[in-house]
Amino acid sequence: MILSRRALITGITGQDGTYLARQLLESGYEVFGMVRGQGRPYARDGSPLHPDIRVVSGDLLDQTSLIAAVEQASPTEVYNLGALSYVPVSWKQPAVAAEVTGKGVLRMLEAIRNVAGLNASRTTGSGVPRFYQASTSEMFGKVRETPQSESTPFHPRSPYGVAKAFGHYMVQNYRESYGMFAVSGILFNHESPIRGPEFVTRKVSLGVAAVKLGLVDKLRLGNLDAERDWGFAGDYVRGMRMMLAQDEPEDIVLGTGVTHSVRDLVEFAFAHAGLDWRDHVEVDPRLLRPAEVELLCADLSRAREKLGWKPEVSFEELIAMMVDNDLRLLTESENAAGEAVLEQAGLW
Ligand code: GDR
Repeated sequence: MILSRRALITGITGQDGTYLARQLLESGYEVFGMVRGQGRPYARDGSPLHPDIRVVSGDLLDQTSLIAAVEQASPTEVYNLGALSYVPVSWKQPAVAAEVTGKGVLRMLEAIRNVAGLNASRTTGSGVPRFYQASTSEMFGKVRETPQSESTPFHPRSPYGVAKAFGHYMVQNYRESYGMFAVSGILFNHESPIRGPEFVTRKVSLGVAAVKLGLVDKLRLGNLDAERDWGFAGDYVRGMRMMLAQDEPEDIVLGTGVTHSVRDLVEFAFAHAGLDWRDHVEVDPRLLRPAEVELLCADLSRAREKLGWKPEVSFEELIAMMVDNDLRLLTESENAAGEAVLEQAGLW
């Protein structure tokens, strides 16, 4: 008998939710996407959600709604990808970041515990869904060692990073308190052609396309010295699924182990379109962050050993894919749609 596999995903309208839902549907899962509000939502890039995704309503701020969502979906796996994921916003609304990105994790764990009837005397058991939490390299923050592994101490540098660290430790605590199969994937930056336009890779790929097509002349950026470990989102959601398929729950780092500066990113992206970045990039001090994460580089030994996971798409392939996609997007889309995406990236 084949048991039905049912996944409940929060953050279904975001980049990772979109890739993950697609992979799970292809593998025969029933996919439930949790959304706030009413009606059938659109993904953040404006495209409709995959028609096979079943929408359930719920809000990470509201405990009762999460219990109802878990009851309705009756999932075998829960992926908590919902968060306020754009780091700078977390300084403007630190308490909202704590509620959604931090305490939201706790509320989802509580919903699962409540529906499954787990308590101090009844730990673990059948019918309890496996839980994946989207933890992040932002928890390492002010890094004391490089590359960063599962045992590197945390020193988050933004309210976002602090909220994520709270969620991370809660997952560990529910695993130890109730025997839940709950894991956190500590994922380094991961990008794609459907990355939100406010993040630096997409802002740059859109900027390069807009300059190439003569729509704008300048791209204003913040810290060009920051170094990141950038990979392709499709590879990382595959890793999330592998983490839930382990025999024993264990938190694991996913990254590429290769680091580039924002300056490298800009240089490569402009060169890919036959342009010189020095003619088009300006530093705008207003885009500098109150506290910066200077350097991130993943140690992926554990992911290789334990999961047999490695990224398939290189930094160069990723950025070329994003620039080519945005050239197509801005060439083909109606003026208003093109302007809207450039406005979101702060380019228009
Ligand atoms: P990050 O991603 O904060 O690392 O978090 P982002 O792409 O926003 O910034 C990366 C680095 O680029 C520098 N930078 C700029 N960033 C943006 N967004 N816009 C600019 O104009 C700009 N200029 C320079 C930043 O200072 C930073 O150093 C992402 C998010 O997806 C998180 O949710 C996730 O947890 C981590 O990745 C892993």
